[in-house]
Amino acid sequence: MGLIARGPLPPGYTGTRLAACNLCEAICGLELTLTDGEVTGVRGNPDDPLSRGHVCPKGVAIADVYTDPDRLTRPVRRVGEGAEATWEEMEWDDALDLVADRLADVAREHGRDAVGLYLGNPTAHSLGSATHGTALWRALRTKNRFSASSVDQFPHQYVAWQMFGHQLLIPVPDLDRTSYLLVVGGNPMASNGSLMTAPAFPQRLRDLRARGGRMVVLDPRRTETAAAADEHHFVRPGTDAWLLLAMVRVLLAEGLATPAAYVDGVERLRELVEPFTPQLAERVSGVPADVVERLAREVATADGAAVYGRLGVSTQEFGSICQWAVQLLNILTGNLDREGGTLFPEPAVDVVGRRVIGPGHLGKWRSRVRDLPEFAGELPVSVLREEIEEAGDPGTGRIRALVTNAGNPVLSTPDGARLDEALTTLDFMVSIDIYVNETTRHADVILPPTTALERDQYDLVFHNLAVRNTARYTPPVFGIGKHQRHDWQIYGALAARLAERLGRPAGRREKLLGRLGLTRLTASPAALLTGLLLTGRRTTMLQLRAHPEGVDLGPLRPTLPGRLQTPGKRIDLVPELLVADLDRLHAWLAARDDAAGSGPDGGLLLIGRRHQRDNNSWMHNTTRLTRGRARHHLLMHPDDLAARGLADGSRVAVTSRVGRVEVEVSATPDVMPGVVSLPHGYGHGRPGSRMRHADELPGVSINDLTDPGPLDVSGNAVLNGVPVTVAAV
Ligand SMILES: Nc1nc2c(c(=O)[nH]1)N[C@H]1C(S)=C(S)[C@@H](COP(=O)(O)OP(=O)(O)OC[C@H]3O[C@@H](n4cnc5c(=O)[nH]c(N)nc54)[C@H](O)[C@@H]3O)O[C@H]1N2
Ligand SMILES: Nc1nc2c(c(=O)[nH]1)N[C@H]1C(S)=C(S)[C@@H](COP(=O)(O)OP(=O)(O)OC[C@H]3O[C@@H](n4cnc5c(=O)[nH]c(N)nc54)[C@H](O)[C@@H]3O)O[C@H]1N2
Ligand code: SF4
Ligand SMILES: [Mo]
Repeated sequence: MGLIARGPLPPGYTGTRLAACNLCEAICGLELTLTDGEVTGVRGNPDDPLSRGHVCPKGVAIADVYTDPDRLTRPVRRVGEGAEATWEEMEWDDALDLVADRLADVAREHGRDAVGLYLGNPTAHSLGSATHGTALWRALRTKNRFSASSVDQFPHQYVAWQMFGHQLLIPVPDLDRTSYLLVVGGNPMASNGSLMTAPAFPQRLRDLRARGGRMVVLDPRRTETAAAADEHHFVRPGTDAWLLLAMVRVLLAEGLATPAAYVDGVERLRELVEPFTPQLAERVSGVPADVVERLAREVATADGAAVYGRLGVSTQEFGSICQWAVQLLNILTGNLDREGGTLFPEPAVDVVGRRVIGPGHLGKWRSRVRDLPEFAGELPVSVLREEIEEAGDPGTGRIRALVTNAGNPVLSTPDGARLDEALTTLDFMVSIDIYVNETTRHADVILPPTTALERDQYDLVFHNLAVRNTARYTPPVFGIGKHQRHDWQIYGALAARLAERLGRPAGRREKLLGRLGLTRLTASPAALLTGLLLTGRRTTMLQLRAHPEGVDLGPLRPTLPGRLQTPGKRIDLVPELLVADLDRLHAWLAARDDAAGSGPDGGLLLIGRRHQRDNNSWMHNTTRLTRGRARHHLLMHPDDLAARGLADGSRVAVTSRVGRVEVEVSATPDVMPGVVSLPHGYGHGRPGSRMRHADELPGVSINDLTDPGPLDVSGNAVLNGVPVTVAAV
């Protein structure tokens, strides 16, 4: 559409301008209408080769963050505590010096690991974080590194590392050509896809149906996606491993397995899945045995099928076994690396092949209190609270200072209420964030970066996971004030100051910069991207600048075995780390069957949910997204309400091992009997958090109920299938 855009708009501009939405993984292209410099319209850009005009209500609200008077644009220092706290503005140099001094003090006195680091979800949605974040993470050189990955996709990374040789070599459904999509524990109609960048999922689904394809959904809730599917089955939370492994068994028993020549381990797998009969799957998961058998046959015989498992099957006790079984189904049926099956995207910047990100490792160090292994350089965020509060062995220290970047772990990680208390015991905390929220209200200093419309964007992460190969670079829409800093400038400035105080580590990024001939720490994200694009040879910065709508690099293609990162470029169906976890799975069932004998306790299983108009915990400060019908209720099946004598709409107490909340309950046949559901990202308005609308928003935090105790083998948290009781208040 000829909107060549190189830099920010002049003040007072009237006209249109392209932008990129970075709120979720769908990375939609936007077209903004500006009147006298103000955004007066947002629509999906029809010329974007990936998102094709899609936009959702969150994207429409993107400028509300830019104009939000509650958003921070200058560093602030907290004076006082809790509800009495006030925030004093600071100059950047003073703030950065103060932060570096305090972090260096803690590191010198108590060791490097006494400084913890938590990286939240928007870290993955910023070009500046991708290019410059590692400089800061490495300057801290702490083993106590955590992120939202361990309340999200660790099982995918663990399985990709074990089977394909790299944690980010994750196949995605070939959505635009598949004729059969089996969705297990995902709700792409609301989320727009995850580890499957699929903007305009509703339209892509309509296209799938129009070409005669089918979608089947397995989920304990009849979600928006389930409602749009050809077929939906309730599955008891946390039991998918039994169902998926039974499907694998059906394939092998019925001679439906046709794996590629580079696949090993079929016979061993046959032995391992022998106990997982469809009848047992029915008993454990509630999905009828004949359905389990039929679904396996359908995946095997469809003309291009994709099994896709997402958050609901990752954030459970056997998340990695589930994701392993998902890959087994795709591989055994010959659907991996096949058009219409699942394929590895070929992004313009191949972060896997070029080893911009390492392949993954396990157990290079362990957590202090619970002795849990790191995975991919991170400890499970479920141990963050104990690592702050508990003494542990003499000679090893607890976390005394914390850095958070783009996260809200008080609302987003298990037993958030106790983490909330633990944060008050820190010697020092700094948050890189744009809001004083439930987590950052505990910070001593907040360093606010610029946001989406003020910075350039290229999705180094999500082009790697997209259902079509495209590339898009978007220049900033608005210029920034002298008092503002981009995230990459904050990371660079802090890393340099820490290096001065603590000595400089030679990091991967420095080496990469050296290789590209760019050695200055201040090289901008765009400069680095220019170099990275040259190495990929699929497009250039010049071409991307001439086409801010995005450049189409074509549909996904088969690339195996060439792109496998495993020894000998082979796929092992039975990696020892996953095989070993089967013992835990068998033990789980034995324990459950024993407990069943001890009589009914009225127990229910709690699951989460996402709404189209929520974005994790943080887009709750815009009326555009929070007005309208309340959506914070506990969803419960009418039979379960009746069994407890509870009235629809009444306030109930929900109690788990770790906590208790009170919330309104809504009766709905859309949740499976025995299951209740709360959305995550609610529970605002704690003393001292500063978001106007959020303070007024009802609802409780589901993570005041979730338990940091049980974990998946990858270290991922268990956020679904949490045992709770519900009673009248
Ligand atoms: N029970 C339950 N818990 C869950 C989930 C669930 O399904 N159920 N989902 C989990 C998942 S998948 C995720 S990803 C996590 C998310 O959990 P987190 O990543 O911990 O939290 P977010 O709510 O995404 O908070 C993002 C923060 O980043 C800030 N921010 C926004 N843009 C920027 C920016 O450009 N730079 C910086 N520095 N800060 C910015 C916002 O103000 C906000 O404070 O929650 C997890 N928690
Ligand atoms: N609108 C919106 N979109 C988002 C986000 C958002 O907050 N709002 N967040 C983004 C992020 S960070 C992520 S990670 C993605 C997540 O993307 P999705 O995985 O698509 O999102 P969820 O809605 O969490 O879907 C999880 C589904 O699993 C189901 N489930 C729960 N327990 C089980 C179980 O034991 N077995 C099975 N089979 N299903 C189960 C739930 O009912 C739910 O429907 O969404 C992204 N997109
Ligand atoms: S689907 Fe995601 S990327 Fe697209 S407009 Fe909505 S929030 Fe933005
Ligand atoms: Mo996520």
